[in-house]
Amino acid sequence: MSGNRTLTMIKPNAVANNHIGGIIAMIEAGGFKVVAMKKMKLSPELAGKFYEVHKERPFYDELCEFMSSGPIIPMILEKENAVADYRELIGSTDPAEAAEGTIRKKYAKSKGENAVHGSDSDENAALESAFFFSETERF
Ligand code: DAT
Ligand code: MG
Repeated sequence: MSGNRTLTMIKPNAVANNHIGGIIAMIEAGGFKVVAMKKMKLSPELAGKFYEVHKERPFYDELCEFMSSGPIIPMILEKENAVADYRELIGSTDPAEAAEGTIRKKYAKSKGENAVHGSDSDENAALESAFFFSETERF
């Protein structure tokens, strides 16, 4: 059974370019509720920990450098079928392949600087939510 929560981050490029409001507007228009949110800056070590599954990939160092280059906005989002529906709302990893109307189509600059994160499974959504938010923050 699919869960009702997912974890997103507005990535440094989108925060730096004043797209926080535009992205949250698309999230809310898509039927998601923001149940937890904060602004923070990851250290390269924490970015590396978050993306540990990608550590053997050629883009890992670049990814950790980018994700720690400026503030991010992690959020927990709630909606029925949240993980799959949010992946659909954000679009493909590569903005050149992202569908019209998706967040990445509108705000991503490249495959690396692609504006937002979205969890890829219910299990990872729970792990990633606990990575950013304490129990009292994710009620
Ligand atoms: P997604 O964020 O769509 O789940 P992913 O999990 O495959 O994509 O990769 C995690 C992040 O790593 C992705 O959002 C941006 C970066 N990335 C992925 N593929 C890349 C590539 N070929 N070149 C540069 N960065 C890449
Ligand atoms: Mg992923």
